[in-house]
Amino acid sequence: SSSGSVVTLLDYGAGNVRSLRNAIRYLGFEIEDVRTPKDILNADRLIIPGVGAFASAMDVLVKTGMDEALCICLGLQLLFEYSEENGPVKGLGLIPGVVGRFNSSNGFRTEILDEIGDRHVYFVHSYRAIPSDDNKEWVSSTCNYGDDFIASIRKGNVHGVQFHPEKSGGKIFCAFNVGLSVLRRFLHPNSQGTKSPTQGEASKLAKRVIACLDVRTNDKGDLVVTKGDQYDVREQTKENEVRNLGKPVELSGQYYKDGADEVSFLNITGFRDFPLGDLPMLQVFRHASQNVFVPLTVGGGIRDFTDSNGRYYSSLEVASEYFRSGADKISIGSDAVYAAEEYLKTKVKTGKSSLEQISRVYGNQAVVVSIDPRRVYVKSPNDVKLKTIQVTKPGPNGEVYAWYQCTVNGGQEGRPIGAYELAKAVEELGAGEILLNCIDCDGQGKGFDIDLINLISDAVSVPVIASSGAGAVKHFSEVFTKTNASAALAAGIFHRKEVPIQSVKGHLLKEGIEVRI
Ligand code: 1PR
Repeated sequence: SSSGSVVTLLDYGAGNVRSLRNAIRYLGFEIEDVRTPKDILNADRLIIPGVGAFASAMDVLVKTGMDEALCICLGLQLLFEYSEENGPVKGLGLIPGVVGRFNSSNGFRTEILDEIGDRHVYFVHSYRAIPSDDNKEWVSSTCNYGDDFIASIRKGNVHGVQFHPEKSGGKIFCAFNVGLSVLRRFLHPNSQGTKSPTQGEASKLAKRVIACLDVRTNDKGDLVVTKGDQYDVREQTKENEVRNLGKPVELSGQYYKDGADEVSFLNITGFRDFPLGDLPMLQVFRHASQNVFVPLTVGGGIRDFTDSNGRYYSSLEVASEYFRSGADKISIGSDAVYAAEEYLKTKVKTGKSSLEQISRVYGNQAVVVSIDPRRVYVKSPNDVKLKTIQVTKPGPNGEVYAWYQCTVNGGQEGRPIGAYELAKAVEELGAGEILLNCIDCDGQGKGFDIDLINLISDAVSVPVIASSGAGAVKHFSEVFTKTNASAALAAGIFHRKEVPIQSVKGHLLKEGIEVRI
């Protein structure tokens, strides 16, 4: 290429490439998309995003003949010989080795924040490549997560990173943003320096703090961030209007600047309004992802849908539209409950549920299941066939046992399945992470439901995000010291500006809990 400021991007159509585009543009580069294999050969700098699922990515590369032309790239896993993900599937075969799933007996989690120097970068992957004698000349850094895995590779002008530079936040307004600096160094070879890559010591996982925006249209038709009180989002006034706590794009930008590790958007009326009809939500996402360089999750209404004209949309189409608009992960609520009920009844994985389809195409790490359980006290564990626990605080009639009933449609309908049974089933169906709400605690500010979070985070090996009830910094340290939650999510305290995210992080650090600063 003649221009020094052009980056060639190979978008094979899986996952969130919008954030990467935004990050490249932010660094002052123009993007040219690869249309033919020749564009690859002519590129000065070629970036292959590493998002999505291995099989679907290779499929596109082979069908378009791109696989033959690849020489420089950033999509680490594709460079290996084979992947076990939905496979074995043949990779580009540049680097000897096989990409396999994390060993769950070693405490597999799809998502870790790891440290380089004293900086954190963002990893989100369910599969990993292992360092070996055959590929050691490629490996420039490794991390440990149960076992050692390859964090980055480098040979000549080929660079690959397992983490997401475009999502490894840091404050954009600070002098140093670790994620963007990785990209910048790749794009400006001169500033690469001569320092050899570091073989860091295995570092600790950081606990994540997530800001959540419950979004819906109010009665005037404006898309607003709202907040429920045990899921009731209307003011207790005569007008009974939808509580309005701000604008989604502005608030997400604010939370990013304040140090949120991720931002989640839940389209809370998605169960009744079709999200692709709800263009403002997609618009919000496109705007938010221009300024927010940490992972974005979107949930609400991800399911199959037939619109009023009889046009059928699959849940995969709905999810794809969200990924294209800047989402890194999608979150499924109601539809995951139905899928889990069906699976537990038939013991058959049909592969047809939205959960299975989306995780197959975009990878498990891109699919969150959001659980909305309500506590049900019982006198004896024999009162129900579902898993019960002994609760720390007895119920209104002195009950010492409870189970947690899953709900659908924004908490409006209870289902005959517990959070425990649901969590285990959705993990098997392909969920990469669980967002664990609790209707009883939502908006109460009295702390997370430690009993519930212990029940679920001990039952599954995917990461669990504790949600509902945060009211003070001590609630965050409590949830991280008493449970295996890997992230804590809060809404009300951030929206009402009672406790800024910085204070939460500062407190956790003081308590000796690893966080990204
Ligand atoms: O069922 O796939 O359409 O997804 C709907 C999604 O919308 C689900 O993720 C569900 O949790 C969410 N949702 C539906 N109705 C409500 C509501 O509030 N009426 N919000 C709702 C869920 C819970 C948390 C909240 C925490 C923290 N909100 O996201 O942010 O409880 O709050 P706090 O820190 O103030 O206590 P589908």
